[in-house]
Amino acid sequence: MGELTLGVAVGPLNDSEFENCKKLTKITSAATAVPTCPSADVFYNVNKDIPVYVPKNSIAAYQAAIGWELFTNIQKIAKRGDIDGNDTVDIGDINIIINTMLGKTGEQFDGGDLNGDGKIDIADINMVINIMLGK
Ligand SMILES: [Ca+2]
Ligand SMILES: [Ca+2]
Repeated sequence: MGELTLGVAVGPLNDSEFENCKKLTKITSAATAVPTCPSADVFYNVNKDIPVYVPKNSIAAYQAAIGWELFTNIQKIAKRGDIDGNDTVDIGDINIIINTMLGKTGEQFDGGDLNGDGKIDIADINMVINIMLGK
């Protein structure tokens, strides 16, 4: 619903693949090789200000690719559990969850609710710990 997720291996996109998908609010592409677009029409009528999440090392490639270049908000895919976005999952991420639980941060961190139950709590901390332990 409003989100488009492309897998790691995506072939070339059709000319009108996402044309008029006006309700898209987010695009995530796990493909390190940019899915090629025959023209910018692939995303015709798609809001170009929505966040587009792509693999960190491919950001520049997406920003230069036909079609994708139109998007103004291309970002790296957040690593699961990496709430502060420093590329490692560690105690710093847990601290952010704790601070959020204690109401110390005004900001809600998207990645903080790891189990997606709408609450930031001890269950999310457990998940970060499991990620740290490689479970
Ligand atoms: Ca981190
Ligand atoms: Ca949660």
